[in-house]
Amino acid sequence: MKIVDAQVIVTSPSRNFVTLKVVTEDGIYGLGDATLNGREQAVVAFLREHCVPALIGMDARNIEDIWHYFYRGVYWRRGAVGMAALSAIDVALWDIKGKALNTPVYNLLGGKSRSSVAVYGHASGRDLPHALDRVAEYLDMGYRYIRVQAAVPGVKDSYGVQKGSGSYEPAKKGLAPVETWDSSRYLRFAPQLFEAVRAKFGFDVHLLHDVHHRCTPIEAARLAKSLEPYQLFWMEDPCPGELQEALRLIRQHSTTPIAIGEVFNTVYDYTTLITEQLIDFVRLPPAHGGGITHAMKTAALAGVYQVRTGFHGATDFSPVGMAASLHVDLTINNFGLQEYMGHDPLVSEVFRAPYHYEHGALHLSDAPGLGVELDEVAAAKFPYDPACLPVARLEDGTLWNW
Ligand code: KDG
Ligand code: MG
Repeated sequence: MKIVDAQVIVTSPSRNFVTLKVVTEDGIYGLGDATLNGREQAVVAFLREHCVPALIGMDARNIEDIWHYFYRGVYWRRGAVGMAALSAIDVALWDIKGKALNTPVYNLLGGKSRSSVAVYGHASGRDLPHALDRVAEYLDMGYRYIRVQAAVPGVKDSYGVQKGSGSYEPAKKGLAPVETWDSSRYLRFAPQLFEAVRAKFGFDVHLLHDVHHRCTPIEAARLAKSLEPYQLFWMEDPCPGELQEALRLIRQHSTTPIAIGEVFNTVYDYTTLITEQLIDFVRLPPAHGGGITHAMKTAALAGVYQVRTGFHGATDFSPVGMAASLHVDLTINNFGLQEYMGHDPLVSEVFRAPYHYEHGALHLSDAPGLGVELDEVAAAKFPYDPACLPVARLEDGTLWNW
């Protein structure tokens, strides 16, 4: 089953998406999501210049070997750009295999372990009372897992809080906007926020919170300890994760469960974290973590150490990337939870997603392959629209983690 063509399609129905379409000699094609928020064109160039020429002529059936060709065979391995490209290649090949065998990808990964995929939504408030209103809205929509964020009093730009109307998208047009941050105000406010949420809604709903890499390890340990009474389902990205040993400090001080790794690239970013059981959930999804092939391996290592998955599912991922996550989520035993933000309605003019939300879960169709369809004519109506993620500075100007 020779690969005869591969195209990189960039479209921006409300935000940018990069899709790889791989075509085989018998006319079967597969889709992979290569979107890397704010760095889209780097992945496009890497795919077009370096991957597509090598891909043409390969046998699409040999997913494992092709994966290693583009990982082990590449001297400059790993990194966000390279792994987003490899992820797209891998997911497109799984899509092809499923279509060729006329079965959904989850059947090829071991079959269903559950009938639907539990998801969490984002309740983000302009202030604390607004956050409480947002939690009530999510409960009304049937969500049983809710991420809660709110603007921190006295901090100009808190993470995850929508400015103005419309859906939350952190990337902005032009060069990176500069946001201002203050960890000490945040550390005082976060327990007050969760105290208020538990006082109003009780303990039946699962609550999550994203620290978004803002704390130092000892600050994160303090925060995890101060949030313990509110029994979070997880506290996410408490501090930057590149120093895996830093997570030991948090564990020494608190039993608040930790989720980490939406900015990781491979299982190697997780080895200390998983084998020392310093975390509870891996966030790296197939679309950024080497595709379905590598996500299954990361999940397998995590499973051995009783760590579960909680894949990143921001709007950064197209329905192709989301579908790849859902096929894995449905299959693996150590699934934990899936993030789901939902796309702007314009996105459905370009991508037909194979999943729908109902009763706190995403339900995936049994269409062959991934099940996603891409309307290339519609995609061409939404040209690339450059946008960049912000950078964060402290009040004195010191550059901080965004
Ligand atoms: O592109 C950046 C977003 O993916 C990120 O800010 C979202 O942290 C995020 C999350 O948990 O969804
Ligand atoms: Mg996050």
